[in-house]
Amino acid sequence: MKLIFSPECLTYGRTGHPESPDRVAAIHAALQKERYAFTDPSPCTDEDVLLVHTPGHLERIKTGRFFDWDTPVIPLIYEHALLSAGAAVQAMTSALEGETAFSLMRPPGHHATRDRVMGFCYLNNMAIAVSRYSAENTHARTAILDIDCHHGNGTEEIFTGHRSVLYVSLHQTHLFPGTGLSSHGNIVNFPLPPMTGDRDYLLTLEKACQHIRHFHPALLGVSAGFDTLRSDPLTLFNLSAELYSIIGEKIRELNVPTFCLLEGGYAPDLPRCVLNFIRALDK
Ligand code: Q9C
Ligand code: ZN
Repeated sequence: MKLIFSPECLTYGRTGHPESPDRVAAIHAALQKERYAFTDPSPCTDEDVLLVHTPGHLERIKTGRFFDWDTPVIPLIYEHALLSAGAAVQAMTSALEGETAFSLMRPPGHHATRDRVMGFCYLNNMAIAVSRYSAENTHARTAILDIDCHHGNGTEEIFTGHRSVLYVSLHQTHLFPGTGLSSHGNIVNFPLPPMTGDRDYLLTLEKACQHIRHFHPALLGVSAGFDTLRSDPLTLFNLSAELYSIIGEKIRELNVPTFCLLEGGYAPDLPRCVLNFIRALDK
């Protein structure tokens, strides 16, 4: 298992913002205690960003000329976002070389659309990694499994109609950003009601996995959000920390080269969820 992390991602943040450096610092500390080793990422390039995003989007993040309530302008945020996206590319490469990988970086990415920052996300890390793979391997198929409690509207938007990419998401209804209520073509959404617990979640994950198996991907990217946890302050799912072991196992059983990218997760118990997930994926 390749874990990708840089302390650089802990050097920025906004006081009081839920997407804090503390959450990733706590994950890092917990994994370090278990003697896991980490690989340092390098930033992706502007060229990589432009595989997914508009030149205007790139320019606005670079110059801090954007506004979103949840996604603040922060000094050097473009550099931080490039490093997180670079880590995603590195995780993807590791998976193809035969080693399952997890990027434990911030900022997250799945809400960032082609042209807009959103929901704590500046660049769409998953879309950049998958687009790099597609650019180098025409027609090779990639499945994206998004298990963050929020719908990955950005990733869906970016890949809608792409025949070599399948996007599958499990997420809570009546939650930000309100999208992902129906499926179409290469987009498969499983909206689930508030208070969804372990049993119903697993039944739905099995359906999601069936779609992925049927697609026969050469690569699997997991948008790994842990805000489905019962105690998460931003959401209303009811998953136990133990369920992430089973989720990790189900993903491993797909038997596809797999890379995971940290998305959301805001509860104090986040490190235990990530540890359970990684242990099961690593077996
Ligand atoms: N302004 C991730 O988990 N909350 N993003 C909006 C109304 C935004 C969550 C509340 C939640 C974004 C990566
Ligand atoms: Zn989320």
